[in-house]
Amino acid sequence: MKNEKNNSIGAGSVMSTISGPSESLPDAIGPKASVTEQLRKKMAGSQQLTEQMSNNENKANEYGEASRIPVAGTTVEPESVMVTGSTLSENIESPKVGDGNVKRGTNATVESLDRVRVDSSDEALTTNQGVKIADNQHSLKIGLRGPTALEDFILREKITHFDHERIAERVVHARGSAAHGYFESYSALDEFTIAAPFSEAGKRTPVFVRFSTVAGERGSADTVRDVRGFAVKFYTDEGNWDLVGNNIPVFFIQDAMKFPDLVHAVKPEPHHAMPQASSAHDTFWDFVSLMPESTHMLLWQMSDRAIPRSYRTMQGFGVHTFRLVNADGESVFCKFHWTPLAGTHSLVWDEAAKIIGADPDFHRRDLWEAIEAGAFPEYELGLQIFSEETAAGFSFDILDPTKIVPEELVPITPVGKMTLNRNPDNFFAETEQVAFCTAHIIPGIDFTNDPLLQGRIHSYVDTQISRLGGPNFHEIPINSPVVEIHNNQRDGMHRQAINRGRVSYEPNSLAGGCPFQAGMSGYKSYPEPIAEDKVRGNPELFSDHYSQARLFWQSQTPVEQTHIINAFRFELTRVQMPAIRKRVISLLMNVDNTLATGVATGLGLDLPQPMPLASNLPIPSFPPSPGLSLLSRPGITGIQARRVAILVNDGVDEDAVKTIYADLLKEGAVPRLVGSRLGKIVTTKGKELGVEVTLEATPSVLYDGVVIALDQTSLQSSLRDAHAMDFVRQQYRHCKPIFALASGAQLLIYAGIPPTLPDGSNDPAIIIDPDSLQAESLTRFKNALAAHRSFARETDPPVV
Ligand code: HDE
Repeated sequence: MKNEKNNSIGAGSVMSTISGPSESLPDAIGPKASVTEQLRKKMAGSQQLTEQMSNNENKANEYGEASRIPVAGTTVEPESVMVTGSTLSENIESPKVGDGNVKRGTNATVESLDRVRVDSSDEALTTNQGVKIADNQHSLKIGLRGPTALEDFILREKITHFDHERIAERVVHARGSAAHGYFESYSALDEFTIAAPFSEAGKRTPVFVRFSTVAGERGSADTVRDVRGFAVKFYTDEGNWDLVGNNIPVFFIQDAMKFPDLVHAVKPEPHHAMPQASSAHDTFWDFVSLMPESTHMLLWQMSDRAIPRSYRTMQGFGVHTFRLVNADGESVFCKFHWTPLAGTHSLVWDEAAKIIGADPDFHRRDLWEAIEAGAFPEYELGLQIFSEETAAGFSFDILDPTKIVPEELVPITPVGKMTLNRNPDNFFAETEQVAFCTAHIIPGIDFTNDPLLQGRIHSYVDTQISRLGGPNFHEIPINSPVVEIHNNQRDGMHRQAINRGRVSYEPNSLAGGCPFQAGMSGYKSYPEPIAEDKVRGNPELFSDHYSQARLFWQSQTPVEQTHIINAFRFELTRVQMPAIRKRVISLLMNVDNTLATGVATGLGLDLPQPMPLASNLPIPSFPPSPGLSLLSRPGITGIQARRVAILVNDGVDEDAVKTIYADLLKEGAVPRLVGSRLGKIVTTKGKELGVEVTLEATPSVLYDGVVIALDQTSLQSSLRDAHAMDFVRQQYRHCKPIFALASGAQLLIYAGIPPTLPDGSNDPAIIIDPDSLQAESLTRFKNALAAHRSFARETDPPVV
């Protein structure tokens, strides 16, 4: 009796949230008090946890030399999961809270996207509160002709949600398209890095990739002349790694401090908000011509790289020099290169400009259609790996993002392949809400001191906070990793995780020390020794602004050089201030005389004095690097996903058309029967063939090649359709393959298309079968299609 009384002393403390017993907890509370007994056990468990940590054992390791090696946090096992819970009532069940059973060490916000996909088959419409909607046609009115009632909560919910459907667009790279896929490593790279995607041969890491233009707004056209973003989110088993790159390996500026200036200069001018998605205006050229470090990038931007044929046919680059770090903490420098297996192919400017009108979604559609049709875009990842000693011997600074490391100095080693095999379910939820951040890196990869990269590490996280509405953007399903997230960050707008327990700090004893500091198994920054003054300035080698622009120029084929000159001519013609034009030419004088002369002639200007150099350092020179030519990577996937128009009308050779159609399809190309009007045409055999699409809906610029299967008897009528004439003329002007069957060749004559090249030789991309279809002609057509274009026929200005 006496004992029982003593044992329950302190029970009141167990049942109160203020203060506790002065010494020990009661041994028991009483046989009938099962809930309070649980409470006692929970408290006893906490007491036991806290007792086991009489001090913070790691404290001494946090100072001096010892602190260089982070140690794992100390943890203690609780007696039961209940001890570290928020509440004793957590396993009171309901359909909403669940059964409360704790899955130890899991965070349910990070499972696959399946957990948040929605399918509404067989489901009735509901409000966001789950109330079924009886009538989705009418608002609630006072009488059939009366005013709408303010109480119509269904109408108000629907309209209110609609009113807030838009979020801020990205300040740059607003226009983009994305796809899911995976990266597969060729071999283990453990000699250089512990980064998870490269840990073993054949390892697959899921990725989400977003391609974009830079300057245009979210609804702007795809084929403008611009740099393209190439951002890859790797969902690795060591956390998310974002490689946020571009399709051009250098950048305009050297220091993050200048980024807002650059973007303000290229975006539409602030007074009248023109031009949209174009650099061809005064403020851009004013700025860059006062920033000679942009010269190298300008040459790339004026090359055909800035008007890719497809996201599937452009390279991607990490731009900055990064670090790889291995298990021994040794580091090498690294540059990242993505190369498309479909080859690097571009549009020509006249075509790109026309596509803006014909199909502003050209790249988005191309990516979507290719993936839906199973022609999965593939890109090989290559690394340039080099040591600090090698870098010290270069004539340029590897921290300067306006410089490449030529392949001739450090070869590119292929390390894996990325395949994009799944389109997003929902553009907004995935493509729009994905948040790429250069700060998202994983063990084995580290930053360098490139001053542009250093600024980016801040910018990307920061911009998501306003774009995605708060600090919890990592919980949006497309952004969450595939591994656990555990930390003591709490609250904030739109928080989804429901954290158990009372502990949201570290160190702690009340949660047994969890989540604990990972120590050496966690991310550890490479301990690069630095002993310097605190200054604002640039290293001396950053002052060479032209040697690599010259390298790029000299590595281009003649046709590419002509395109660069013409692009400068076009952009500068649209500039209003003659002084700005002159300034750009004076920049180009430091690159190459032919280039400067070509641009000046196109603008009717005399050559100005070269722009003064920024330093007296000797100017490095590089041998030409053929890999910098777009034409050096024709690709290995043949005619896959190439679009071919087969022009048809009444009287077509049915057998020929069907053979060509089937053959192209078999090799992964996309043939379409194109006519003046939708409906049926009658073939030579008197049978009917359905026209798939009209010349009006899909003009020439949307196709990679054309087969003219028009019949002589009805050719006259098709000639009355100027669309047909425009079609073949533009195919010709844009250097695309043309295959004329039998009397279809007549159309070429009417359109004034010469069968020979300007030098008098045969145009290999004009194939004419005067009689019936020859297998060998079809092969020649497919070869020309795979080669993409016949630039040998190009003249400036165009003759057709
Ligand atoms: Fe970006 N950049 N950037 N950038 N960037 C953004 O982040 C920024 C730079 C790149 O598909 C923004 O989420 C600064 C270089 C891509 O969502 C913003 C600097 C390279 C994307 C931002 C740079 C890039 C962005 C805008 C100079 C190639 C689109 C919205 C210090 C290596 C990612 C956003 C996507 C997007 C800042 C320079 C690539 C504002 C401050 C160099 C591909 O944070």
